[in-house]
This record gives sequence, structure tokens and C-alpha cells, in this order.
Amino acid sequence: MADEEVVLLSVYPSLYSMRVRIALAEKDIKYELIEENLTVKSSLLLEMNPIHKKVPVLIHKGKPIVESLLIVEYIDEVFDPARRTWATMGEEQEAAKKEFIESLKILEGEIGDKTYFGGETFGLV
Ligand SMILES: N[C@@H](CCC(=O)N[C@@H](CS)C(=O)NCC(=O)O)C(=O)O
Repeated sequence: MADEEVVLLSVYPSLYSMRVRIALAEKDIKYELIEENLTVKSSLLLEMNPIHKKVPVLIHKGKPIVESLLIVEYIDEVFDPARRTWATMGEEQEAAKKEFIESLKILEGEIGDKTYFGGETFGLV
């Protein structure tokens, strides 16, 4: 599964960290949460975010992603079932296909007879 080896360096009152935790929860991604103490930063935090030394840091398969907005974008792209339908093989790919088809059914149900999600004209939605 793509959610193997996901670690989040976080700190409780940080809204930036919460943003990432919400994205992980929405995608139902299992991860290890490591709560940092920002007065005594861990060697892992300093290694994974050596320039800014800030949380949140998402570590996926040993590689760090920093900046909460970029992390959320990364989560959306990498853990999207559409990507996993071509980026994986075997059982994981089959599971991704099923998940993707279920997502499309939800979208089809929502769009109904409209031409676009936002109505009859093309727009941001
Ligand atoms: N732009 C960053 C901001 C991250 C940030 O400011 N994190 C704070 C906690 S809320 C931090 O780690 N501060 C430690 C420090 O400044 O030394 C993001 O969106 O991830």
C-alpha cells in the first residue's frame, strides 16, 4: 500500500500540523505520529528539515516533504487512487481500480444531469 512508511513530525497546537493531520485523516492514511518538542528539536527533525527546522514534516518512505500546503498537495497526488491504478501492480493495483471506480460513481451521482459540477458552464469546480 502507498500508505506504508508514513511518518508525521508534528506538534500539537500547530495549525500547520493540524492541516496535514486532517488531510491524512480524510484519506484514511495510517501513519506514525511523532510529537516534537520545539524547544529541543529532535535529530530526526533537524535531519529531515535542515533549512527551516520546522514542523510539520511528512516522511514518506524515508523522504521528507516540508511546508504544510505542499504536504497536503503531495498527499492528494500520491495517495489518490487514480494514480495508484497505473503506478502500482498486482493486488494493490486491483484495489486501487476498485476504489477509483467507487470514487467515479460518487462523482457521477453528484453531477447528475448537469453538464459540469458548477452548473451548465465550465468553471473552477
Ligand atoms: N510555512 C510553514 C510554517 C510551519 C511553522 O511555522 N511551524 C512552526 C510550528 S506552528 C514551527 O515548527 N516552529 C519552530 C520554529 O520556528 O523554530 C508550513 O506551512 O508548514
